[in-house]
Amino acid sequence: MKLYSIKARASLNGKHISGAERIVPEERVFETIRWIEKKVEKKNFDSLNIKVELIKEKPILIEKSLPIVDIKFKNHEDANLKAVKILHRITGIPTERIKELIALIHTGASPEKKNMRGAMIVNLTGKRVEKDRFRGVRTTDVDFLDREKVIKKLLEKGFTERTADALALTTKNMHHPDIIAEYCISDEPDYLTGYISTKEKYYRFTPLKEFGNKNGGRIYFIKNSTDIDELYRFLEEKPVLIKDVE
Ligand code: PML
Ligand code: MG
Ligand code: MG
Repeated sequence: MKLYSIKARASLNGKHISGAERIVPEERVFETIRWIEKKVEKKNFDSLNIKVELIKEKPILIEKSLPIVDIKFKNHEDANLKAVKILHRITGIPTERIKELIALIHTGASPEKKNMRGAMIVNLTGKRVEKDRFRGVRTTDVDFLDREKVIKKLLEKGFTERTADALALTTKNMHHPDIIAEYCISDEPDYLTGYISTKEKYYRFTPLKEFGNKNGGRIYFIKNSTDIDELYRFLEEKPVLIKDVE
């Protein structure tokens, strides 16, 4: 089966407006381009890039995404305290340092105090080790084998399309032997649900951020012995397809 990667990005004055990244079999390439058109046609953009590329590397097939544990909190402070607890249990990093790292995501983690374009990477001594603090690392080349089926299942449970994309992305991350946890909040000011992933679970917390905050991003927690170049290559280039949700 020939697989294609389709990456779309719409922007206005250089600012990201809307995007999509899919992996689809040859016969679905054009319907996927039409799906992207539908997503962006009403948006105000001055540049739209759609890149279609044959995937030459054999994809990793993952049977099931991480299982979702969905928890509602009174406020984002309580949710973040619980997040810190989970991350401390998994990583052993002192809770004060985890709080600092999370606060950076909530206030802009790049050197200009803006959102990084990709994720921050932190090792188990609590040190940031991404190669570039503006860019971070971006997990790409991951999709569900049958995205429509998965979206239907997730929507029935009260989750969203964003949940599907985030679940695919973090399932790829947790498949890497050296990534042991992740923290994420959206950069949408009104999307308050975020998550903490471990090798076992996707903890979906609402609200994990404060309403109106434009900041967001991700932290990947990795082992100290990780080969960073290999990690970037896996996250940015290795194609991964996930068969189903838990
Ligand atoms: C969820 O709904 O499960 C959380 C999704 C986080 C989305 C982050 C983003 O905006 O990309
Ligand atoms: Mg976004
Ligand atoms: Mg690629």
